[in-house]
Amino acid sequence: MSDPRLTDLLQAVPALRVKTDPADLEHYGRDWTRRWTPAPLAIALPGSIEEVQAVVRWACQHRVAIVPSGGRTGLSGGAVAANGELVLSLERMNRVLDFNAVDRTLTVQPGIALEAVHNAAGEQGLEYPVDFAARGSCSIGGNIATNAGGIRVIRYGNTREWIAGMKVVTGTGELLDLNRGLVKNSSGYDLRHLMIASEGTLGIVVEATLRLTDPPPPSNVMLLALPSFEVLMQVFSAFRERLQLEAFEFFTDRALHHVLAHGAQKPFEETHPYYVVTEFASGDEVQEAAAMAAFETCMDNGWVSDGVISQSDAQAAQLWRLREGITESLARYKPYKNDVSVRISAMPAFLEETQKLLGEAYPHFDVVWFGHIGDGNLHINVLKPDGLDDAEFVSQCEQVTKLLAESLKRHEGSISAEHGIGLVKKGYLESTRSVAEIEMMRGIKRVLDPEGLMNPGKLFDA
Ligand code: 2HG
Ligand code: ZN
Repeated sequence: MSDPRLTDLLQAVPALRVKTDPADLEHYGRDWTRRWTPAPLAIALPGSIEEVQAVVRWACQHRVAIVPSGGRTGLSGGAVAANGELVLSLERMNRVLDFNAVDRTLTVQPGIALEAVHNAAGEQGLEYPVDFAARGSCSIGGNIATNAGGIRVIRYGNTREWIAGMKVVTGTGELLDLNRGLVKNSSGYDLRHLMIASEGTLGIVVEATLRLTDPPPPSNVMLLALPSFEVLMQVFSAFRERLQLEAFEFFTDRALHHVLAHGAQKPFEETHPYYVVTEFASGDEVQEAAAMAAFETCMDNGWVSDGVISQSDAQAAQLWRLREGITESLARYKPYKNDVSVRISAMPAFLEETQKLLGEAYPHFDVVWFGHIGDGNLHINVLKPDGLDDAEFVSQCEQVTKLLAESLKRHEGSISAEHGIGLVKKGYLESTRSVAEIEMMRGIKRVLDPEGLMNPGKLFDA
């Protein structure tokens, strides 16, 4: 630790844990994107809010940029440290601090994993309903930083809906206590919501108070096989009209191909071009009959060619694996990821246009479509062919993203539905936000982070 700035850091915060081993710099300096070479100055692992504040003050004094770091499961490069930044890992601040039965809130430190939050809520007979496949390794701080969505948004909304309060250390080291769990608070600007989805560019979330809800009703999981993309929204309507949907997810045969190659069990004898996994409340005969009615309507209209309904929790988990295992099954192909959204009503026109665009743009690439169709959110993963140079592959994909961004602008959609902008989508922010809006975001950053040291270069260039 020969860098004098680090000697100074340890003098300023004697109990701070600091890592500088090359393996640690690599491990903490990257996220799931794997596109940038990690090159942080060091990793700081504070154990308290006071230590976070002291680290930020040290950073201001020495003009060192800070990259806040949770589970680093992000897909947009938001947690990448490739320019001599100090990575501020919240992994030691991972405890449940308080449960309030009257307020139905759980107060946690930011480094706690989403799954640990689920378990802590469950122990109190309640539910924290935001959920997605990275639950075991992502952290609540990171979920807040990107306003993470996932597989139950259709019923429960995004992370934003569940944040009753939070403590934040700003770019000057100031501690803000935002909203304090209040249900009603009409006292001016809600800075809590400004912090959500700010990707660490305004400050560091050091504590969060989460709203909890009743556990979900008994449910059932159905897998549907679809003959074409065109019928997808019809199937969605048929199910949404009749059932209380907990999730409605789609994927293509290419996605299924990769998940099966990764060890999942084949659901149908025949292959079909498109699939839907849906979960819905199904606790009594009326709901069961409604599910059958939805299914039969789809069969009668030729919108669905086959289906299976889970008969046990184990089978439900098996069906979910077909959808939740996709990201992991594609990881070895270093996919170029798109995470786009439009209003649900704009989905049919956008789907048609995007299918045409990608069919023409990527005739030789394996393009895997899946996503949260009930939220108007598509994930399009383009797989890198073996032998093609990484940089050349990304550059070819970027050309297509430009066209996709133009199409999103026409359809008034978003270039990032739930993964954040980070480094990956920074060049396309103007397809979703106006120039005036981005300039105002810069102004807001200057207020909360006057030295420009909070995750610089992410989301936009200051
Ligand atoms: C999902 O919905 C995640 O599974 C990851 O948002 C999406 O890997 C992806 O592109
Ligand atoms: Zn997703």
